Amino acid sequence: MILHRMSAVVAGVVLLGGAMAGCGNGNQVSGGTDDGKITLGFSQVGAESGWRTANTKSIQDSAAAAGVDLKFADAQQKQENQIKAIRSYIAQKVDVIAFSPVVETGWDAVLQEAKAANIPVILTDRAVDSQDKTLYKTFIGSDFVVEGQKAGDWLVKEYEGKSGPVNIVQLEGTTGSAPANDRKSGFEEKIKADPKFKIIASQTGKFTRADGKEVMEAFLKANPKIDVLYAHNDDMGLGAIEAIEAAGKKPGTDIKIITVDAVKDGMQALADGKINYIVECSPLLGPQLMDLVKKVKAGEQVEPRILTEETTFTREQAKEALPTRKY
Ligand code: GYE
Repeated sequence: MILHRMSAVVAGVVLLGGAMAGCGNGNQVSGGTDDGKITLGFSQVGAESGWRTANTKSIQDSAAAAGVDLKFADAQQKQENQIKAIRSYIAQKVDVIAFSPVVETGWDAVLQEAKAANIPVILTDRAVDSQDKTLYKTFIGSDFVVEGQKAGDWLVKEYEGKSGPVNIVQLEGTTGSAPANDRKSGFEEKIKADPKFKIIASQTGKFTRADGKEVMEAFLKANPKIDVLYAHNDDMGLGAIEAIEAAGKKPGTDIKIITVDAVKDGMQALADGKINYIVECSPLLGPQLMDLVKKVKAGEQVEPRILTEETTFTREQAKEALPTRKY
């Protein structure tokens, strides 16, 4: 996956030279308005997590601030709904299409339709596995492999000099999604060097609190000794904390917990000592997305891969960051 990403960047740079954006049809769309506004069709994954809620708000607020006419559709975590939304944006002749692909595979046909209609596409947050890099102008979001690696690095350090086995359970994100695939591979890559780390169970919790809780209940029933939980997002970790407490165990102490995102609720649990470490993933992609929308509409060249800047949080750092945390 890392190699795949790198070749994507190289290919994108080469191809961008001749790539021109949009077709100047902004005035004919959006319910017949003729106000010269850029129309953006955005297909969102869903409303599965605190991260997603913050991401949606960021996109809506920054569209309003940038004077972009936003057509927004929530796909409820279903690829077929996203494909329908994208087709409808093509039919409406929006100026730019952006979307956060729920899974990595299966986008080529609809992306080719957008290209044939001369509508530039921007990927936000999650990647697609399309080989043809001319199908989208750029991809803005985090490096999920690096996030998984950061989680693994913390664990390796935490258990340095201690004997094993260290029994780990993993709550994976939405099956087939880029963050689930990459957070898993990045983490596993870091811990595999030491055989004391054992992933004894790994299952999807669909990035939701409810599923995180349910799957953790099953993990707890099946496994008498769990030392560590690695959850691919805060929400699943928070659901799991409920299951751990209900089982009479102390989250953060009896079972160490690592999560990804750093939304407020997660940060609060970290400050309270129920989560031990959080890898940040920023949902605030809206302002940069609107800049890119304007650029591709104007036919300007954009970087093919735009990485979000992120950090990590320990308990002390969470306590410090919480009062000013925006999401
Ligand atoms: O980590 C999770 C959300 O794609 C980065 O999706 C996003 C992930 C995020 O549901 O909470």
